[in-house]
Amino acid sequence: MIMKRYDAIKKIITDLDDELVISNIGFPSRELYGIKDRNNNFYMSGSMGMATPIALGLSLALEEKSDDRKVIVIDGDGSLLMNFGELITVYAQNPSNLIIALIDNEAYGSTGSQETYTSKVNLSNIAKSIGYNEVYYVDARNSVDNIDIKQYLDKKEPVFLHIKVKPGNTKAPIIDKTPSQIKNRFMESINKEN
Ligand SMILES: Cc1ncc(C[n+]2csc(CCOP(=O)(O)OP(=O)(O)O)c2C)c(N)n1
Repeated sequence: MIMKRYDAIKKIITDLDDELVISNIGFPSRELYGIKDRNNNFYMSGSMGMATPIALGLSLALEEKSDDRKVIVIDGDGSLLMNFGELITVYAQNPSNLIIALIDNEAYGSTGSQETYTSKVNLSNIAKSIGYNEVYYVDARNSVDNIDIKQYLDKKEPVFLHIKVKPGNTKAPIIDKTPSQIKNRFMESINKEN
């Protein structure tokens, strides 16, 4: 079976409970919305390369409040390449509660699957060379069964979970909410459960 971003997101979100999820712009957010809309989803609809920085800010804010909830960011290879400094910033800030689920389809999938360079460059190796201790690579191109997000929830350092999938989008719905509504719902949800 050919596995795409959609299948990886579905596996991740099905395995989670009430963890906070930030998703990347474009089809990743639309697919997540279609699979499982939740108050604890923040659909980042601004710019490539900003999902992980937003997740980092949230992680640090939760740590400051001794709130032990976990943050999972569903990011993309094109976006990571566009804002590569984010990997270094996350490493240096060392949040104990952040999992970067990097869905690597070797493409700018949301805009027509133009190729990125991750077929030539190994993002896991880069994360390791920065210093990340928790780096996991899952080749999910044929099956998503080995994506087991739960096993990383107890880690005390940032996790870089590198998931390789095939490119391609699904017929995901348009998110029927304004950016303000998305933000306000997410913030209310965080504060309510505190
Ligand atoms: C700074 C910036 N440049 C271009 C775009 C247009 N754009 C939106 S999503 C996207 C592709 C994102 O690719 P990737 O991060 O690999 O995620 P995928 O869609 O493949 O899951 C592009 C080029 C944008 N939103 N922001």
